[in-house]
Amino acid sequence: MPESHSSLHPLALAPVIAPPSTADEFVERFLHNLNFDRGVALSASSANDRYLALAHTVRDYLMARWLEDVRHQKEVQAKGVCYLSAEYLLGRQLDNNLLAADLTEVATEALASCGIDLDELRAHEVEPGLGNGGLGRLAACFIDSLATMAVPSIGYGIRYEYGIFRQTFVDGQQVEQPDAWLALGSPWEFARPEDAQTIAFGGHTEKYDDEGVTRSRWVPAWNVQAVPYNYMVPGFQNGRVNTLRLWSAVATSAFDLRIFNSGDYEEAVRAQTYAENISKVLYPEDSTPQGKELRLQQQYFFVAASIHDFLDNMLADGFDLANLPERVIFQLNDTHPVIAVPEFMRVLIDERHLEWDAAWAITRQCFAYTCHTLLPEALEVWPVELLGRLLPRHLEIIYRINDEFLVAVRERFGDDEMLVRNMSIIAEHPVRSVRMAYLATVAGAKVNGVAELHSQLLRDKVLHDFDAFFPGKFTNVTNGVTPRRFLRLANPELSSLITAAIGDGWATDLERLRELEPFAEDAEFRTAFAGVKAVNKRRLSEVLRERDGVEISDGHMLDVMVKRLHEYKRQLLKVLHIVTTYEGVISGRIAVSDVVPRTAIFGAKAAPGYAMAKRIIHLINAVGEVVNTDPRLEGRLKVVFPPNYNVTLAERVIPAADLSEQISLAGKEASGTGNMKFALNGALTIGTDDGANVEIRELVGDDHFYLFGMSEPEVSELSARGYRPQDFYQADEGLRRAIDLIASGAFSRGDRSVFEPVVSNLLYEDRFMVLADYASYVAAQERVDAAYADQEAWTRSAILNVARTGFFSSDRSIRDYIDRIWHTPPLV
Ligand code: NBY
Repeated sequence: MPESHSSLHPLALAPVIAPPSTADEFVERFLHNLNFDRGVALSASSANDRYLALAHTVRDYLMARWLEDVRHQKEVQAKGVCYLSAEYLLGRQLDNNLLAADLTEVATEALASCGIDLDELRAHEVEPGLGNGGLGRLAACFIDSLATMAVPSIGYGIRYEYGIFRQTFVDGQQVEQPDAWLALGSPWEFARPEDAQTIAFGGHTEKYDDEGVTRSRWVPAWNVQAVPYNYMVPGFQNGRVNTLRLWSAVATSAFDLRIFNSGDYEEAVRAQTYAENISKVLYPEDSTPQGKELRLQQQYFFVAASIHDFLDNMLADGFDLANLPERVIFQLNDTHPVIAVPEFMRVLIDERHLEWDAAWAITRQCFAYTCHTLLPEALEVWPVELLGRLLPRHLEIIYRINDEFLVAVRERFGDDEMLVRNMSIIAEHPVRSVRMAYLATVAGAKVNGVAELHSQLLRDKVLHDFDAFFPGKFTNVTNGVTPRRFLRLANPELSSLITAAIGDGWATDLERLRELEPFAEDAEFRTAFAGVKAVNKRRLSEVLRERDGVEISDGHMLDVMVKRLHEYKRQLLKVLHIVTTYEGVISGRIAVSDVVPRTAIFGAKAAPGYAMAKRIIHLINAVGEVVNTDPRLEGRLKVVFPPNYNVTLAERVIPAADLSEQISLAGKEASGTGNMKFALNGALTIGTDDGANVEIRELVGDDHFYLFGMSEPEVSELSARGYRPQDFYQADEGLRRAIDLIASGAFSRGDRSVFEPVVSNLLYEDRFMVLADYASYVAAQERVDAAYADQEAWTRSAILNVARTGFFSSDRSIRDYIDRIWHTPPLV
């Protein structure tokens, strides 16, 4: 920027492009972008051209606010959040950004005047699927809330070239296809190659003399460039736009040059490919981390780039690093970004020359850690051999953190070697490894679980000794979901009905849904509410017909289970219920006229290497094929399993659901967030006392929630006694008949071998106690059937579910993070 503004053209100082006040202005801008950006005339444009031109138009109108917010956040130097997450499951952007900018109406009218249907362009967007499931979607909800609440913040992550795989079914079995989401261009991103960071790997460490002080330094062997791509994160109609910054790996020319000079062209190209692999693909495991070298490279790559980005670009000149805790908190979304801790220490000590104690004092206040699991196999560990090879200096730092920590443990708890071994950041067996959750717990100012029960179990079980050692460090922040995407956008009909009843403002103050409670007693409102559900079901049916060629029958209860496929989530329990109903009818023990018409909808991706999960997908499809075509059922029981469940499909399925299946074994699902989305959209839950189900049930009341199954203490007790699934199989005739029918080959054209592994796993292992909860589940489903018969009462319950679940807004979660962990007030 030139020093004096006085010589500049006045337009150079004006904000870019003010929002349109008329549809004509919007049309003008849209056509401008179509012609000058896409280089086509409207008459010759493809749908993709029109989608991109529209996206650019929306972008243009958000731009002035964005540029201003970025400038302002830097100027005021207020404390802000750096949210570090390896995953952001964003979903489609166009609709969200139209809504945030309050442009939906103008755009609809403007496009219509050009003969263009906005819905058609909406459908054109390929969603950025840069996450696996709940954890990635939570990060997306959180950045939406942060912007809406005007909290100074930036989201950091990885710009995977390929997101979560596209799922197809071949003969009922999952086949994965690459997700080339960038193929037709991504109008929402801004590459900033001039802000690239160089990220180093490998090599060795050495000591050197710095004017009489002995210091360590890292002499890396190779490096890559981290190029940032910025995405707008607009707040909901508040004129705020935050930034999501995702890093992409590019080979460094220096690296190439060395090899080029040696004359090995092919090796140089290979090296380039190797470097660029780092941001190539999202790992599709959603629970059991694979100790793959490339994954550790991804993790270090993005956190190192993010930390340097913050320190280089966000701090005022001459900033005293001792004051960093008043300036920033790095929130670690699970253990995936935890390598940021030793990186931060390395920067402070080796690069900024702070003393160890001073650096550690800062670090301990600048990080906080969120745990998202209870499964022991999901706790990430890195073999020391691998970590030391890739990041030798970081390994030294981790060892020193651990040494000092264990000295403190001994001081406090005495020389209890067993305890010391259990609390060590370094595990010795089966191979010497770094326990990332322990490192995060030791370094974090706070550690939080994601629902009350989960946080309690972390303190009582998973991290029990740490809770004793660090009183006050552990806290809870119950998850939430953004009401903008999951109510306003996904359910426009219900949104209108709510606004008509209680006025607007609820989308940013979701507890106001409480005001709907009296409407549950209003017959006219109930009729309108039921009408909305019917419209949403029809809309879903159209989507499924178009997408997969399947229909949903009128009058069916929609019974929905959508989430990643995992044994602990117990899709198998629901399959057993379906098979029980089917078997009852074909064996004549249930009159078909007594079957309450239901369509069971599944959506689930399995990790490509998770063989049992893939077999369960096959089984669901196989049961569906038989049940859907057996005339004895008279069309009263249907199974629908649309492939490739993603955020876009979720937005259609959830508003149409009557019944929400949240049936994990108690003590295994950290929170769940789908459970919240369903309740907010007026589905009733059938669920165990697990994760956030506990809090949902407390809020909506026992009469409006179908609870079944063992509680967590009962699960622990049964486990301690010795669980024998056979006992349950023998004792329950319905269960026996259902399992025997699967085992008989009835769903595999007589071939008993196909599902034998599923059956024998249930009978001889059943780690997640499906059989133990079966009877209770079937009984709860019978209560559901009976309740559904009384539609007035059902609708009343559904309204109360909406009215009483405003607590689950991600705005409330963010408020809790601010109060309990971040202490970063909104910037007004
Ligand atoms: O995080 C989920 C929990 O299962 C769910 O209960 C909770 O509501 C949600 C948000 O807090 N966890 C989850 O989605 N985890 C992953 O997606 C994930 C992804 C990758 C890896 C592990 C877990 N990994 O190790 O690669």
